[in-house]
Order: sequence, then structure tokens, then C-alpha cells
Amino acid sequence: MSIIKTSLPPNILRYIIGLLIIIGTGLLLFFILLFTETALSVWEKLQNYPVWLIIPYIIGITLIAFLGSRLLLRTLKPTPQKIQTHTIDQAPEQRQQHIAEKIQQAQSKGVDTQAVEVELQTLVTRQKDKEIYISLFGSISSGKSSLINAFLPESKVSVDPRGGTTSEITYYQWQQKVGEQIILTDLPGLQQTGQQDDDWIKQETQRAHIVIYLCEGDLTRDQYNEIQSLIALNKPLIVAINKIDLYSMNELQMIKQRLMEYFSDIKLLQVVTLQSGGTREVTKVYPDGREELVIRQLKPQTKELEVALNQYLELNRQQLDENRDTGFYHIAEQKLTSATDQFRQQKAQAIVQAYTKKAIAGALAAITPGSDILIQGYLGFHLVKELCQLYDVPATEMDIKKFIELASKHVGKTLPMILAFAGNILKAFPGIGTVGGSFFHAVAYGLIFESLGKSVASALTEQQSWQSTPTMQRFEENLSENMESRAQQMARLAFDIFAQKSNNK
Ligand SMILES: Nc1nc2c(ncn2[C@@H]2O[C@H](COP(=O)(O)OP(=O)(O)OP(=O)(O)O)[C@@H](O)[C@H]2O)c(=O)[nH]1
Ligand SMILES: [Mg+2]
Repeated sequence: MSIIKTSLPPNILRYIIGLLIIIGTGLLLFFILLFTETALSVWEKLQNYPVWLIIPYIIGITLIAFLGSRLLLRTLKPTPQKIQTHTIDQAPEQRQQHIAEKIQQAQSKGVDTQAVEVELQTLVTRQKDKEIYISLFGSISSGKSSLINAFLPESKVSVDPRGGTTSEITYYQWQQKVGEQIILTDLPGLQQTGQQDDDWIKQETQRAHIVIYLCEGDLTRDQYNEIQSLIALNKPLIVAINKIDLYSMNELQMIKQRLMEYFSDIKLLQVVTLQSGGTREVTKVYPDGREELVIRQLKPQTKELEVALNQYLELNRQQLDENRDTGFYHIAEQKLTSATDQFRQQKAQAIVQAYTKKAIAGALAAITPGSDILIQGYLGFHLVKELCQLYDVPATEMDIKKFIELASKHVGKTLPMILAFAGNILKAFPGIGTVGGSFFHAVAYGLIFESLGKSVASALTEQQSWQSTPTMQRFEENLSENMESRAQQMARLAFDIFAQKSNNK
């Protein structure tokens, strides 16, 4: 028994047509009887006529009655069920336009959108090819590849009791019905170690029209959660309990019942039992009494699964396609977000580095007392402004100035300690006596700017308010983190900048 909920609205028009056909057929029969009566009287008169005139007459009546009843049955047969979706916030066309705009915006900033475009191109190809994609999904060794072999014995997919046999996504053409091209997708198994990154496998289920989730009995918590995330995709889903040969009828019934209860309120979810393959050891006895242990392949039992699949294949095709499209747009959006994040992280790093260098150069160039503070304030303002622009976070001049003032106060407390630290580090550098005290400031400001930039960038990445107290706390933590190696790095930078300036003079 499988769960598939139909909530067809009463189709009044269908019943009216049905009624009209009944009346029409009745009238027809009435006329036929009238005709028969007339014909009988004619018959009596034509008793002596040959048989070849009577036979076509009987055949004609039977044919009319048959065609009438067929037409009636066809009209009363329910039309395929429309997919009931849970939550689709945007129509696919709107979503397509929305993502196209986002891609353009991202490109204009310099984000690498190639992966997103490949995703959308794949969708276009699949839209043109009009094939139905069915994904086989589940834990390792649940019998996915065996199922491919059961449906397509000639494909000879590798099957092994050891988990992790399938390591890449593979597509197989399956001509189930005439005129219907189906692509079965064999997916690598989910590792469920919590460490393996299975996202790329899960994404393929979003690209499918129909998903078959294979399990080997009652569900673990991880498996239950995986099915929940499949349910959220609003796709026709089949939970297939595989390896039924390992259970008694009673046990199997109980497992199936339990699974059906878990998902009883889910539309477009069916629970079926299955045997996709497996082997059995048998002892072969030869006439001479010799015995040999041989491994026999078990015959697959896929009937229940095929019935469930056929129900889904009869669903409204447009709805199935729209659902598939939504899956693709969702992946494309995810890819665009991660490409943008990656771009921002790299760019933010470059901005922080550039301002750190500027801060060092500024400190080295400061001649009059206090002028270095002025330069750093100006630089700090622009560092934060550029980072906010990169993350599209609005920041007024006033906000940034306030933040820099607050950061300066924090630095004020620790500056003597940082300067002393810089002094210690610089002692190890040869020739320090000749270049003067501005080096202490250069190293200190290099450390300050790098820490400030990093803390603002990470607040912006995590979408926190960059002006918040946590940003300030992180700034202080960053400042004291790996101070020795960072200070040495800053000292080297300072020497490079100094050497460059001396050469340019
Ligand atoms: N007893 C029994 N064993 C089965 C059945 N179906 C598959 N197996 C066995 O289960 C093991 C794993 O089968 P595979 O088809 O490789 O499983 P998979 O899900 O593709 O595994 P991965 O690719 O590693 O994720 C093999 O030893 C199969 O022979 C079944 O219905 N009954
Ligand atoms: Mg496999």
C-alpha cells in the first residue's frame, strides 16, 4: 500500500458530458430498437434474403454499443493529478529573471560566475532534451547501483558489499515506455560520517524530476533528516525499503507501516518495498559427490517501485518540469552566493593588505609629532569605507568616523605595549640604528591596521553589524594573536617600503 493523496476538485463538466453520453447512447439504442422493430418486420418480409445481408447488420449494432461505452469510460476517467507544492515562493520565470539580474550585478563587480552559468546552461540543455530525470539517492551500500542493474542489466554497474563503490554521478538512459526517455542517475552513497562533504551529491537530487531514496530498513536519525530535506524540495519522492530478502513478511510489514506513519501527512511521498539485487551462497553437489560453494544472484523484485514510478510519470509534466527548474535555480543561487562570498573574501584580504602597507608607509613618512595619527585616521576611515562598499553594506561618514574613534580609544590603551613589542622585534633586525624610531610606529600601525581590517571584514562576512562591540572585541583579540610572527612580517614590510622609497629618491 502506498501513500498518494489525491485531492481532485469535482469536475462538474466531466459529469455533464457523461450524462449527455448516457442520454445520447440511450437515444441511439432506442432508435436502434425502433430500427430493429422496423427491421424485424422487414426481416419477416425478407426471410428469404441471403445471410451476407444479416451479418453486417448485427456487427453494426455491436460496434455502435461498444464505441459508445468506451467513450463514456474515457470521459469519466480522472485526469492526472496536479502536483501539490508546499512552498514555491516565486514562479520559475520570475526566479530566472531575478537570478539573471543577480549574475549581471555580480559580474560587474568582478565575481567569477562561471559555475552559475554552467548550472543554468545544464538546465537549458535538459529543458530541450525533455528527458525525465530520476535520482537514486541514499546511504552507501543501500543498493542504488544494484537497482540500475535490475532495470538495465546490460549496464553492468559495479556493485560491492563494501561501501563507497560509486564515486561519481552517472547517468543511464532507460526506455521504460515507448516515447518516454528516462535518465536514471546513480549517485554516490552518503557517507554519514558527518565529515564528508556530501553537498554535491545532494544537489543532484534538486536537479531531478523524481527522487528514489533507498534504505535498508527502519531509518536512522540522519536518514530521517535527509528525507525531510528531500520533502522540502517538493518533488515526487519514493522511499524504497531495499533488501527485503533479509526480512520476514511480518518484519517488513512493520517497517513499512512505521515509515508510512512518519510521512503520513506528506503529499507526493510513497513508501515501497524492493529487492534490487543481492547474492546467496548455495552448495552445489556434483555427481561424484564433490561439493562446491557457489554464489547465486538473487532475482530483483521491482514491481512495487515500478507501479509507484508510473504513478509519478503520469503527473502533469509541466508541473514536474517547473519543479525541476526551481531546483536548478536554487542551486544556481547557492553557487552565486558562494562565488560572491569567495570573491569578497579575496578582495577584502587584498584591501586589508593594501591599507596595512599604506599605514606602514604613512608611519615611516611622518615627520612632525602627531601627523602619523592624522594619516592613520584618514586611512582607517577609507579602509572601513572600502570594506563596507565591497559587502554592499551602507555606512555613513558619521558611522565610520565614530567607529574609528572608538577603535582608536581601544588602541590607545594597548599602543605602548605594541610599541614596546615592536621595539623588541626590531632589535633583531640589522641596521635598525640607522633608520630611526619611525620604524616602531610603522610596525605597530601595520599590526593595528591588519587587525582592524580583519575584524571588520569578518563581521561583514558573518553579516553582523560591523560597528558592534563584538567587532571591537575581535579587533583586540586579532591584535594580540600571533603577535611575534606578525610583527616580524610587518618589520620586513617596513624595510621593503623604506628601501623602495630610498631607491626612488
Ligand atoms: N541481500 C540483498 N543484498 C542486496 C540487495 N541489493 C543490493 N544488495 C547488496 O548490497 C551491496 C551494495 O550494493 P550496491 O548496489 O553497490 O549499493 P550502492 O548503494 O550502489 O553502494 P555505494 O555505491 O557504495 O553507495 C552489494 O553487496 C549488493 O549485492 C538486495 O535486494 N538484497
Ligand atoms: Mg553504487
